[in-house]
Amino acid sequence: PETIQRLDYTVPSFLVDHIDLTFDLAPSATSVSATTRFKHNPASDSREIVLNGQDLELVKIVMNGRTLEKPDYALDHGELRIPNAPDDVTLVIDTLVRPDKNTSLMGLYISNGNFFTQCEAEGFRKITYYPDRPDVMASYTVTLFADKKKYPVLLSNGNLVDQGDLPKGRHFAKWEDPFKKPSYLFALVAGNLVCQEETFRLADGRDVLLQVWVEDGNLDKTPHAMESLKHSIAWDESRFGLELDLDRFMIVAVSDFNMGAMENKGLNIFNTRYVLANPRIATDQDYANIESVVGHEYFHNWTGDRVTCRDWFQLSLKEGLTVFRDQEFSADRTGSDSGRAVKRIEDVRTLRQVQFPEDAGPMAHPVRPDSYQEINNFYTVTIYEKGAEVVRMYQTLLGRDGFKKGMDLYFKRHDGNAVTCADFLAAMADANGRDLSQFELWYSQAGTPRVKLESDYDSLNRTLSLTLSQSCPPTPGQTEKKPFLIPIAIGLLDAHGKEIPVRVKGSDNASDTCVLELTQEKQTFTLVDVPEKPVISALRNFSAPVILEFEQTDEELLHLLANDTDSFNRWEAGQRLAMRRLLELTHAVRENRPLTLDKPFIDAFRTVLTNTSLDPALRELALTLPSETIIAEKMDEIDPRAIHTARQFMRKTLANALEKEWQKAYKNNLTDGEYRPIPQDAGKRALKNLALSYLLLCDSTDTCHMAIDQYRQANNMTDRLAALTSLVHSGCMQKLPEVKELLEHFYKEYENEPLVIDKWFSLQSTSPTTSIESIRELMEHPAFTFRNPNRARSLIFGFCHNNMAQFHAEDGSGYEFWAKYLLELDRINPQVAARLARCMDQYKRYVPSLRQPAERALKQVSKQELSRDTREIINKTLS
Ligand code: HT7
Ligand code: ZN
Repeated sequence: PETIQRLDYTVPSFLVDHIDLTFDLAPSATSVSATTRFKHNPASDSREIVLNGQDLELVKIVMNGRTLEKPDYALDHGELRIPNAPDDVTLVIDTLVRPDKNTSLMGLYISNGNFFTQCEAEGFRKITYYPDRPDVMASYTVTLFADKKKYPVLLSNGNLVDQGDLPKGRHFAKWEDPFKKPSYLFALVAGNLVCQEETFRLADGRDVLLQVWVEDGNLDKTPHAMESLKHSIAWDESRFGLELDLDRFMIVAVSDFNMGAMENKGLNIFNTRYVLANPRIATDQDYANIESVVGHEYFHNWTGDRVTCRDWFQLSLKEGLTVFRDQEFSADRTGSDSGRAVKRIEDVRTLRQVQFPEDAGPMAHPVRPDSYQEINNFYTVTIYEKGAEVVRMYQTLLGRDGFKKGMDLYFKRHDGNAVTCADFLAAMADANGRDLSQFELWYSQAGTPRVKLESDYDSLNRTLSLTLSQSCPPTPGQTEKKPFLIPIAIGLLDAHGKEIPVRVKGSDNASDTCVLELTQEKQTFTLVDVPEKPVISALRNFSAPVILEFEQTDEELLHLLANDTDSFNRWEAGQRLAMRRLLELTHAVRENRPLTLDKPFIDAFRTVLTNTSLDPALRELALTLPSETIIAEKMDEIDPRAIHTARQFMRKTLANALEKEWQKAYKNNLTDGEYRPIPQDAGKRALKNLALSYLLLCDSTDTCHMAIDQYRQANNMTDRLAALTSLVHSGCMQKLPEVKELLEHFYKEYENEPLVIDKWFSLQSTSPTTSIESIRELMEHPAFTFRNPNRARSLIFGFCHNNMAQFHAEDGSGYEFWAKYLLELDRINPQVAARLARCMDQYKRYVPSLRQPAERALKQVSKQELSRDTREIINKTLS
């Protein structure tokens, strides 16, 4: 497949000022008529109009009133080219598309009988011939015609300017979007939908109409999304002074959707998973995710829609920035410092769990990639989550006010334009009078930097010297790396756990936390007025997306765990203590040595568990061991089952040693009364359910019954699902027949709630007690389908991505399963299949006994005909 290079960018030869689209909607043949006004771009030497098109039936093409016939135009490789075009061109292009045959869920498709579109990144070309690139921005008029009974609701971007009935039971609606936008932000929805709507007053006094559209029967599940939308609008006004620019803002939920949601101008389309919630079907995590995704898509209205990307290499310009914004929104919404810390810990955990491995594997790429074959493969955690960390570092370096000044300048300079990551950096630098040229390396260099810290205390001079050195491992196509500008936030604790103010030599200011700017390969910072040898709290709040190598003794880590005022580092100290032991235990498993866990560690765990002055949500995070994937990340050679055994041993030991304390934590964190998805209650439920999961590892059937009671009595999905998951994962199912009955009860109870049935599949597919035979049986279940991405993810991804113990079976059966279903999925939905292909990213680091069957499965897949999406991943994995 062709590789697209970032440096090959050329400006469009023709720009578009307006497009008028007419759709006559029918499942098997929708006719699309597009009238587009082109103007030659004075910045281009070319006179050729280049239009993209894919899977289209071209009916007619008329240029300035004249029907074109070949060779007036050429059509090949998905491009329609018209040479020697004059300055002003109006093209009328009629095409036919087949939404009912579109299983890729890109372009125009059907879900549960209704029409939806997904155009980012390159779906618009499946609707009509058009310059489908983000730097071509136009205003849109869209008229939709359809059967009124089947499709009573007709929506598109912007404002509804006309609608009416037509003969033969048909009707139409006309929409105008006054804001210029690229084609990837176009959307239409047509079907039988209902909405919750509200008028909302903006800070400037304007009233806007907010709507959340869902299928009939789901209106009891929209209030949380509506509340989240109102909070998002208010937050963007108060934090960044950014106002909603439309009179109407719509959210539509669809059950067949490739990703989470889409920020189409004024008409956001969401996976039902990120809209629908009530206590019966949604967990605390679902409620939090909905708030964050609604926020994310809403914030795109400025960071993405008003200012968009020049080309897809700049994707992180909008995604990294918008993830940073949604993270800050969710953190602010918790309303407390400990809530902010919880959010930060969760975000860093995701980064380490998914992005660090990506950065160390065959798909490693810079936040601003240099090349791609299929852009859909670059909607990655590097673009999103590492991109957000890059944006966060501006704020760490410039302060909140400095960051806000940078944002203001960014919008002043670029509103209405398609720009680059370099433009964002320039706005941040210029608004703050800083030279940030070195910071650009965060965009251009892949890989996770390693930062080594060495300290030396001089009691005579009361100084502490900190020597920081950095390196970055090679990544595909990048062997040598230059030093980054890395903000390292440092704090110091005395022997009593009190902060020692940090003052860098030569500076007048002292503060509890000081941000050191590491710019060279090796650099020493001297801190003065340090009265005693301190315990160092480094990389506070995870001030940079790096791996910190800093040797600290168990005593020092225990001191930080007990006293650090930086909640993130307090949690981090506990994770490091656990990680040390988990790595040693994994080696012991591999070498057949006896497994043990030391008392001081168990005591530290006890102290956290019984420290009732600590927020329950923080305690839950501190008592959750590093995941199997995070442990794997720390090993040169990955033995997934040894990791699983080691971690299980540690969990079981902690369960038995602290059984009474877990019991107490369970009882003390019951949330009686009406279910409220607020952080305080959610934190208590999280701790209580963690306690339950530990208790189920103690060899007592009493706790199984406790979990069964919790399942039966729960008035919310969080508690019900947690009980059932723990029962299944702990192996109680093998001991007690009631558990199987509960699993059946769960299915029957929620048979008509697809999002809950997804949970039913997930909880089984991720269980270390579910054999591959049972997974195969689940694949035959009548409720299983490849066509719905959520369902495919819940079963296949659940098993291949999140079930280390079973997926990595020694006989290679897990890998064969992966290969078989990857090929099947690839024929239906390449974008989703390519994500499944990534399960094998790390195969070269597996122990030899697994590497061989993994390679066999990969090669078997590679021999078949594959989509461009999956081909790119398989080739890169094998290369
Ligand atoms: N900007 C949106 C990306 C997206 C997407 C990309 C490719 C294929 C399908 C897709 N659905 C949504 C999502 C976001 O980041 O907000
Ligand atoms: Zn986004």
